[in-house]
Amino acid sequence: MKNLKVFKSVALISMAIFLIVGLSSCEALFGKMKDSIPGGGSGGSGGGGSEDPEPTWPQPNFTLKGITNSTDTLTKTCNLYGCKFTMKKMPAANNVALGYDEEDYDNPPHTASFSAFYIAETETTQLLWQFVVKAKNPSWHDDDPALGESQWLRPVEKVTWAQCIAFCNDLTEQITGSKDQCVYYSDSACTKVYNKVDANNKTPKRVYANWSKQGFRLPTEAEWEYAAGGTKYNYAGTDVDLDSVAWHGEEEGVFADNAGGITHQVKLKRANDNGLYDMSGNVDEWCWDVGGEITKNTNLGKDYHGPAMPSDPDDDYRICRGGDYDDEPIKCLVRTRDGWGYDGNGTGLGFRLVCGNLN
Ligand SMILES: [Ca+2]
Ligand SMILES: [Ca+2]
Repeated sequence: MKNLKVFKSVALISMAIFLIVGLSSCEALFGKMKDSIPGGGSGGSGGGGSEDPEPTWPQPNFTLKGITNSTDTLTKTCNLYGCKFTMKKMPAANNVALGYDEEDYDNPPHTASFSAFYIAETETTQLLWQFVVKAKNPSWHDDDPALGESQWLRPVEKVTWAQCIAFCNDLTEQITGSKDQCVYYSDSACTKVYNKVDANNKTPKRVYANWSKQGFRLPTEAEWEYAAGGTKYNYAGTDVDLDSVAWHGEEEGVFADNAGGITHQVKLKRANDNGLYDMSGNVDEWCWDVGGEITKNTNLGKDYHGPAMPSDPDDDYRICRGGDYDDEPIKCLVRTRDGWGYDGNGTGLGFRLVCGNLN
C-alpha cells in the first residue's frame, strides 16, 4: 500500500493546489462559460470586441442513432444524433502479462485473463459528452484549441468518476432506446439504474455493477492496461518515441513538453497496435477499479474488477491511467498507476468507453 498512499497524498495535494488556482480563476471561467446545449446554444457573444469567438457546436440530428457492427465484428460504429464514434474489439485472452518489475510503479508483474470486450478508439470527446448530457460543457479547456484543431473533438475533462459512471448509463439508454443493458446501479440488487442526479448529489455514494450487462462502462484497470499494450512497450505503441503517440508534459533533460499546456483534439497522434489513440497522454482516463495493492506474480483470474469497495464510501479511491498533457512522461507509461477520489476531477482527467457485445 506504500505507493498507493503516495499517490493518494499526491492527489490530495494536487487537489488542494487546484482548488486554490481554480478558485482564483473561477470568475474568468464562469465569465466565458455559457450554455452549450447542442441544438440550443446560439453563438451570441458578450459584446467584447477582441474576445475569441465561442466554439460553435454541431447541431444534433435526433433521428440518427444506433450501433453498426463491421462484417468481421472487429469494430462497432456508434452513432448518437450524428456524433459517430468507433469501438474496437479486444479479443478474449488468457494469462496476459501486465505490470513491471520495478517497485516505483506500484504495479509488479502479474497476469490477468479477459473475455472479449470493445473499447473506444479515442477518449470521450466534448461533443459526445454534450450530445449525451445536454448541459454546459464541464471541460476546463473549453475554448482556444490549438491552431487547426477542432474544439469539440478535444477530450472532455473536469468530470468526476461518478459523473462518468452516470454518463455510461445515459449513453447506453440513449443509443439503444432502453435501460435494459445499463451496467451501473445505485443498489446492491442492481434494480435502480445509477443516473446523473445520483452522481451530482453524491448520494448514494455507492455504485454497483451488473457485469452481465453489455452497455457502456468504464474499463477495468486490467482491461485498460491490456488494451494499452500490456508489457509490449513502455508507452502505448512505442518504447522511446513518445512524441509520436502522446501529448505530454516535460521531463527535464529527457522530453520537452509537446502539448503546450492544453489538451488536444483526439486521434492526431499515432495509434497503438490495437488501433487506439492517446492511451498515453492527452487526458488521464478513469477506470472502474478501487485503488489497491497488486501482489507480485499474482494471477488476477478472468475479468477481474478490482478490490472490494472500502467500508467508508469517503475512502472510495478510483484508478486512472495513461497520464495527461501536463504530466511528466513517467505518468504516460503503460505500467504507471494513478488514482483520484471518486468525486474529484481535474483539467487533465477524462475517460474512455468500453462496452460488451451491444447492438
Ligand atoms: Ca489518454
Ligand atoms: Ca495526471
